[in-house]
Amino acid sequence: MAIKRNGCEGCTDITCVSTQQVLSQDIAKNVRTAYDRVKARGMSACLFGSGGTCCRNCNMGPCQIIDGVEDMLGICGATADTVAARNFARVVAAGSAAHTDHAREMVKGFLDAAKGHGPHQIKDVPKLKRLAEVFGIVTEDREVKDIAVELGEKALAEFGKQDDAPLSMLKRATPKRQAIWKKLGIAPRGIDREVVEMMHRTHMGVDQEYENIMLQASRCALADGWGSSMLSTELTDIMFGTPVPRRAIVDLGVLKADQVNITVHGHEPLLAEALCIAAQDPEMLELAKKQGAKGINLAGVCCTGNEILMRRGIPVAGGFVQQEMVIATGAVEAMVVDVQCVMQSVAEVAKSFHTDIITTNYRAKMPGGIHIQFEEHEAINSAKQILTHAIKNYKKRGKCFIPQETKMDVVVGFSHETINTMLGGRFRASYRPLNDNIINGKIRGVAAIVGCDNFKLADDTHETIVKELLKNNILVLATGCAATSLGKAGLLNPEAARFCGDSLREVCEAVGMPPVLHMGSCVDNSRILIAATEMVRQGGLGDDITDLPAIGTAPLWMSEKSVAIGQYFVASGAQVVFQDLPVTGAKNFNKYLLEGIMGTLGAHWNVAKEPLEIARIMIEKIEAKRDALGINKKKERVLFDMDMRRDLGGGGLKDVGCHGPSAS
Ligand code: SF4
Ligand code: MSK
Repeated sequence: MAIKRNGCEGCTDITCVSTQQVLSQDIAKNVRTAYDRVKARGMSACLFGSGGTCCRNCNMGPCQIIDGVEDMLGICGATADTVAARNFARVVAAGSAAHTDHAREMVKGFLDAAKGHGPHQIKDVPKLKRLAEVFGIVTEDREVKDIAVELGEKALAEFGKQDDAPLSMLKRATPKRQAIWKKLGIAPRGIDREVVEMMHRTHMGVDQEYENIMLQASRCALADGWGSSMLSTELTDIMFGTPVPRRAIVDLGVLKADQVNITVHGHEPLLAEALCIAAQDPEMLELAKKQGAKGINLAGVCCTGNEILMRRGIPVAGGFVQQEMVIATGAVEAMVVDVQCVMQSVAEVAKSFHTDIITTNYRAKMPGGIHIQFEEHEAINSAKQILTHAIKNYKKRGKCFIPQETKMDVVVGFSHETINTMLGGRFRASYRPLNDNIINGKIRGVAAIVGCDNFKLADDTHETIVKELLKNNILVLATGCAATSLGKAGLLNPEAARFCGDSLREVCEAVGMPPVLHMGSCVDNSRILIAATEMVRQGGLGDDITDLPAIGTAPLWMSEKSVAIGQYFVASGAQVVFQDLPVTGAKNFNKYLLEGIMGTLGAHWNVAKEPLEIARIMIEKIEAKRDALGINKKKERVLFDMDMRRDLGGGGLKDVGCHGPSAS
């Protein structure tokens, strides 16, 4: 049911029940949200902007190009294809830069932890050693501290590397993929260098051939996926613990009426981890009591939420589109933010309540926010200062509304290591059972649903796509705000197996796993690259990611990071489907992304507007890969004679030859 509020027909795409309930309350009647602004602006976006053919890369412009019209080239003569490719590549560069700057902070935090500075330690020593080996670091007979320091230093050097040798972690890819990157000359070198080169090549008067621009866009995106994002994920796991399955709850109902509610929003988990530790400090709990609260309730928003959900089971109050609603409950003492995906409007919404928006990072300040710099070297003291401020707000809380009945149970924590042990068992950790179930057709393939949510399109888009995939026996991996939205829809718990086709349901029930596996935050899409590569290594499904019956989508993409992710999936050989791409004003370039790029990378972008159309494309692509692998052949029907029946003994007619999944 769509919401109707303030006497207008606006917000017709709000299908989220908790959002509907909050916005229907009297206390929220003065709150203007992004849904209202979408409605007020109408949907007629500038055609040049949405088609990718507006260029303002120099001061002879801005130039608005019309494809094929000679008088409508750029003043410099740039064509629609060149401009759209440059703009697209700059989106990739911006997204990669965001992941990279995040990752650099995590690597620096890791190095501090390795040296024994600050509150964090090395928690996952086996993983430390595995990663150290990738970097060629000797691990035998060495102290954990020494290995960790060397790894931290080598990881940090990957950002500013100036030689032309490829990034260390590229060697984790399949040999075939590495050979493709080498042949095309797109194996990334220094991580920062690829972003800088991308910005240079799209400057006025440099690279003007869209295929060539896209080669660097691929290299830049790969520096993100196989470089910065992967470093961030792996080192964060080593420092804070590799996620394992745990139960938690999501949605606005995780806020608590009788506790100090503090929401953590943004991306870098260093701050959130310090807040988690400080919130258990007796001094902080005592202060909360003195203010009349029963405790301190931390809850996440966006990807910071996903980080602490995965590793600590801290609840998530909402994804990207719910950040304003979190405050509109009136129940939040402070929203603590760092970098990325924090809408400027949260400070405006907060004006109607007692909530403070506390910015914590010098890179991201906000008008109307209170800035308390999070000092990593003084992490716990900084965290306590932030908590103290929030706790003191509790007494100022006025009327509030927490939609209790909408909170949802989830099971999260599916790192690629967890998937390994969950399917293969602790003693024979392996992707073999997954591969076998794909080969025997019980699982038709794997779909990754990643990225943001977006006010322009219906809230239930992720849910619609995923239910269709599950019905067709496709296992789903999820990250980012897409995962939060699927959690709210009840798809991240084992009971969701009821939405699956018979054979996928059988597998999920045997293992006791949800049919949608939450793999973490945006940077954790790198886990999907590793999982896909492991599937290839196990054998039977081709010799590269491009052969796998697997596909990705970021249907409600909003952030430039999603495009960087899409491009590193494509450059790694995985097809992706988005709802739109800002390239439609350039015929040749558009066709290149949707078809031509396949010729070099073995994968391409797809675009479809409707959720069910996206699901249909995903299913068709997966079935086409199965056909190419020859695993869709109908099995010859075997007629059992009496001798054969006797041989089967009392075991009955079980699916002979199928290695079913074994629970660990
Ligand atoms: Fe116009 Fe060319 Fe300058 Fe772009 S670079 S603004 S197309 S003149
Ligand atoms: S937070 S990038 S809205 S997933 Fe990663 Fe969510 Fe997208 Fe931000």
